[in-house]
Amino acid sequence: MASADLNDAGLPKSTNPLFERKKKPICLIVLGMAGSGKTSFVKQLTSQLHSKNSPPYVVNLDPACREVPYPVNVDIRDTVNYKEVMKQYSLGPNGGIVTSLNLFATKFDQVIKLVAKRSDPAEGNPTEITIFDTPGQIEVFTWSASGAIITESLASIFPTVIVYVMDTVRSVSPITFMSNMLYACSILYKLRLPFIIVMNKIDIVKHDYALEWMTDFEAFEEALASSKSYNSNLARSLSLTLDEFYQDIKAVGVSSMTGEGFGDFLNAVDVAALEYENEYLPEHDRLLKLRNEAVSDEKARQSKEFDADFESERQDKEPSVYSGPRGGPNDDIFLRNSAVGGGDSSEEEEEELRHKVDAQDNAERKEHRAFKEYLVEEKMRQLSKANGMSS
Ligand SMILES: Nc1nc2c(ncn2[C@@H]2O[C@H](COP(=O)(O)OP(=O)(O)OP(=O)(O)O)[C@@H](O)[C@H]2O)c(=O)[nH]1
Ligand SMILES: [Mg+2]
Repeated sequence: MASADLNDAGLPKSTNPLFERKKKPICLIVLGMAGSGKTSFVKQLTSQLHSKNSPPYVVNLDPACREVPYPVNVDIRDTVNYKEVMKQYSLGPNGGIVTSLNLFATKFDQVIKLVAKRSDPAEGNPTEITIFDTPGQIEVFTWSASGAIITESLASIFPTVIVYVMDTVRSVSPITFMSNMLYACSILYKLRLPFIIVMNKIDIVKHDYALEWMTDFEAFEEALASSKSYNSNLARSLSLTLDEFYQDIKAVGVSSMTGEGFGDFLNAVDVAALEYENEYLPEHDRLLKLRNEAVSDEKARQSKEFDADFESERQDKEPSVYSGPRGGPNDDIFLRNSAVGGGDSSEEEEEELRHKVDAQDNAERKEHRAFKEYLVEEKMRQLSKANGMSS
């Protein structure tokens, strides 16, 4: 296809953005606490999609991982050397990861072009799913500028779904479960994208307990009853607050070791992609429209302000307004220019003018003092007159 027929993202141009988006691959951003099994999940999903003859496009965004155990298409480590970043910017491990991701985010438009290209039917066997593996330190992605840039730029072009990997083994304690859910909830409300909770490691601990806690508040209460700490009271009230979050959320149990549950996961992805089209996209377009309107309103306001300033400046330059020690309007402009080294006048002329202004200021100051003295004298005179009359 000729490059003139492609848009910035490398996709065929269309007048209907929705039509363009529908042909695009679903992007899965895999997030989760350190060690929850994100990389193992990506590995298992990649292998299952390969066996269905639908190979995904896989991007590794973890600059600090030692090895990538799946066939990767774009690896951040090829672009940014995390150890060098730490050395050159004198950073610790977390700072190094954040900075590496920030550096990579500046080139993310290239990743978008690659993803778009691979989903073009002209390429033959176009990719239907693109997977992004993220760093272990979840906050590096969720609370950093680069994470927001990456997520928002993907979501504005492709159907994008957040996959939150939860470790079912580590979440058996109701309090740990609650903090994990709170984290998931905060990400959902921050990113406002379709969201799937993947309860991983079900080959070790089944996820039934977690599903029960999400649907039955009394069951969660019972689990909490054993620990009567401040935390459990807090978790109890938070659990009620999270009720709304639980109602809308899709949760599937998987084992990234055995491959169990991945069929359910892919079904949940289809539902989430529809949700993106039906809910996220209209909202995104509405916000975009609002933002564009706000920008044009702001432009109109600034232009009006400029016109008003220009008009008042023009009136200010009427010679009558400039009566006084500084002379006419030309002098005022001349002074400003000379302050930045411009103007045609010689230094002597400038010096002379400065003297004139200083002399005028001195005269004004003397006049002011004399008038003040006159007022005091006059007051004294009035007082002594009044005293004379009364005595
Ligand atoms: N039994 C079992 N172990 C798992 C499963 N998924 C991951 N693991 C193990 O959990 C550990 C962490 O897995 P990773 O895939 O490296 O987790 P991660 O979230 O990518 O880790 P970071 O990137 O360091 O945050 C590894 O020892 C995996 O073998 C699973 O489904 N079942
Ligand atoms: Mg990992």
